[in-house]
Amino acid sequence: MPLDAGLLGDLAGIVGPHHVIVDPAIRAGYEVDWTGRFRGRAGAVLRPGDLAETAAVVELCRQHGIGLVPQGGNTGLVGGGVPADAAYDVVVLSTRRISWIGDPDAVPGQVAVGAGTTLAELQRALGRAGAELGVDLASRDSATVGGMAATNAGGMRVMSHGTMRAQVTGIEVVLGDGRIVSQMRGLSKDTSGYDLSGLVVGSEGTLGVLTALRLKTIQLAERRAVAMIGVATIEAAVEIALGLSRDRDAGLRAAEVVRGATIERTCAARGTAPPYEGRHDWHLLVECAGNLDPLPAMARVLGDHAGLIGGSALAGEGRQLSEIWAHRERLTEVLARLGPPRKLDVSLPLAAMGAFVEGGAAALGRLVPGAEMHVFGHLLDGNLHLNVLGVPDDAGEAVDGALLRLTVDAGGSIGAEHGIGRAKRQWLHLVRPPDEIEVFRRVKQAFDPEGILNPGCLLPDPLPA
Ligand code: 2HG
Ligand code: ZN
Repeated sequence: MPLDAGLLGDLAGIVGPHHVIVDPAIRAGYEVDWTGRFRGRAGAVLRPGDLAETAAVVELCRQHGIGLVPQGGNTGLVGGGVPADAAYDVVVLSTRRISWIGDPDAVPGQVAVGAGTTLAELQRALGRAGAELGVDLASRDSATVGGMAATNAGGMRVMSHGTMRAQVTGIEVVLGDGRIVSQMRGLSKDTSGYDLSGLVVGSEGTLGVLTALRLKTIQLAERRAVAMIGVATIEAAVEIALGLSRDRDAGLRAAEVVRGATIERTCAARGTAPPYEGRHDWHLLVECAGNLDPLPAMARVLGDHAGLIGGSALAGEGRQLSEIWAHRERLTEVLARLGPPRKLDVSLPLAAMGAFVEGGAAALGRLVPGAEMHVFGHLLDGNLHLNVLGVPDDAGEAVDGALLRLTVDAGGSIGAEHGIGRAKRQWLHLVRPPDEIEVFRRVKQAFDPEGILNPGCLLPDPLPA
């Protein structure tokens, strides 16, 4: 919807005329998500440069009843960072310009950072100080730390360091009524009441616009090694990964899994070969890290599990390590080229994963014969990413519903690390009973009384009275 010229002028007075984008060609990149599946229309894209500008923008939009869709690097996969549809009067509020990194040595083990800083920018700065962040993701070059906190992003190292929520020790956030909450003191201990940052983290931009964060850092691991292993079952992959996680010298920090058919399909699309011969139903990728070379301990534990291993490739730091990781990290991008796939990000009890994949593939075969269910994910978190190719749009909802119901029946959750966004809000009731959704609405009311923040995201529409 076009915004009133007077309002646009006032917004330009706050952020500067160059940072109020109304040109449809430039706006378009902010209106469509990374998958190309979710798109909407925004009256403008606003790019505030700091906290004060962000607060003034939120307040002005509140006065005019304009919705705001906070957006970081726009790498989300559930449509939570783009406008829903033309039914709402909304602007996109991009935090990308709020990009700065505090002195990593100012508070030991912590760093203050502007919400629009990308993960890769932060990793480079921390690396120079001998530190790193506990969370790492394949979309590191575009994903911003603000977006990662807003979605409680996970990634490859959750099994060793936790999700984004576990890294956040402080936030600076503008709430929907223009109030600023700033908890950036960097105290290790603080039991003075409700944990507001705990609520804002993972709220997908529905409770506030994050402008800065304080994050825990860890010591940069000096030595890394990876292995990719072909196995017959997901249970075998779990057994090997647990064996590595129990070995003190190995230092397991990532255990990823990819279905055999997914490796074959994506290797063919990339024009590359899997790192070893033979067909395997599953591939396990593990990374170990520490101050000593983890390779000998890793090789020893893998030797103990030789009976389960159909093929393997091991690599220490260097080109081969990156090549092995590429088989896992490039899946999203390669599957996008073959798709776009329907994406479902689920978490399950470890023991339920094998039967779930079998049941899911069978259900999919009944609904859309010929559709391909690609599967990969973060094994020891029980987090599987289903990427389904070949589903016509009119069968999409039935496919999502069937796979999500199977997830819940297996004791899992319909949103593991990508959030609910616009993609799954209609399914939230599968995992959250009415009383909990009502508490969500009350929390939302407290943070954003007029409901201007990210309308149409996360919360289902209220039932008609
Ligand atoms: C990953 O683990 C991301 O690579 C993306 O969470 C998952 O593309 C996906 O489905
Ligand atoms: Zn993931």
